[in-house]
Amino acid sequence: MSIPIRAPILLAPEVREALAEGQPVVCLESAIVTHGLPAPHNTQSIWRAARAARNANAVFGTVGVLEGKIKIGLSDDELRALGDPSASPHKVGVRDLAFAIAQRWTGGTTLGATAWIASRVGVRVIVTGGIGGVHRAPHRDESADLTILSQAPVAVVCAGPKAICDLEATLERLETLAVPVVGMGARELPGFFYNDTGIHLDHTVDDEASAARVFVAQRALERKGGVLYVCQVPQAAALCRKEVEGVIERANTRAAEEGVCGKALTPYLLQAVQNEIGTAAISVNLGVLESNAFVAGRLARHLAREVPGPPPFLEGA
Ligand code: PSU
Ligand code: MN
Repeated sequence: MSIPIRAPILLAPEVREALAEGQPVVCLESAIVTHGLPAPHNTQSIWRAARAARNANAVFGTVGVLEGKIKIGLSDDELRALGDPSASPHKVGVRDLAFAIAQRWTGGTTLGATAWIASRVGVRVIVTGGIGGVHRAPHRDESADLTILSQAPVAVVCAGPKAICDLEATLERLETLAVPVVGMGARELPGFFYNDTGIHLDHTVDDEASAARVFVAQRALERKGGVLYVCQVPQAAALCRKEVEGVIERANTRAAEEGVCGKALTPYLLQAVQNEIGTAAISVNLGVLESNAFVAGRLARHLAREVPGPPPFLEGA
């Protein structure tokens, strides 16, 4: 059973209770299920992430769109339905949301859409593997993940932007959008597939308590956007930079030749990496999601302590 909270967003009871009691909640996007990983790794990645967040004592909820209803806290059956490629689920970005509701779409929400939805009900922490970014030339695609980070008051935990993008350009865009990028122990920007990007980070913290204080300060300043927290790729799962760079460059050129653009570009490139690198490319995605989810859970706990109480809209509910 789901309880409507602020139409058209439904909350699973566990998520609703946690929010009402000021308990830590971590949300995860579901475009990774519909467009990021092949079955059965797609649903398994969520369950692994859920376990990690729960190990950090946070409540975990995946966000998705089911027949036009936005839901936070998908059940295993709902996740399996989203993860079934034969149902051709949509990839739902922020600008698709209104259309998805009106047309009763079923689909996976991108990080941007997830962050927006979660922020509407007072969830503060969102986890993903790697965020979208500014694509490499000659493409002109730029992920709305960056736009939403500058608009929604959320803490996003990731392993950096996906290296299928132009990492330098992505970091520059985040600077232009005035989004703080904070390394979680990382002094170099991680690139989702590997750590050694050579791109220096201006801001680094060593633990989740310090990370939480940055978010609290951002809120105290009444800045409207969020904070991006970047965690290192677990060394055991990280890919070889040189190898993956070759694959990405070739796939990027092929995508341009084939006219792949817009929301199809990121899934195309991710799939090309998986096809050429094989299981290691899937393992790294599962690995970062799991380790990020644990960090996100710990961050959510610190935030629940620093900013106690239910979100205002739930008061008296
Ligand atoms: N993280 C992953 N795998 C993914 C994605 C993120 O580990 O597939 C998805 C996210 O949903 C992200 C999206 O928001 O890729 C970016 O797509 P675009 O570049 O079209 O905004
Ligand atoms: Mn795009």
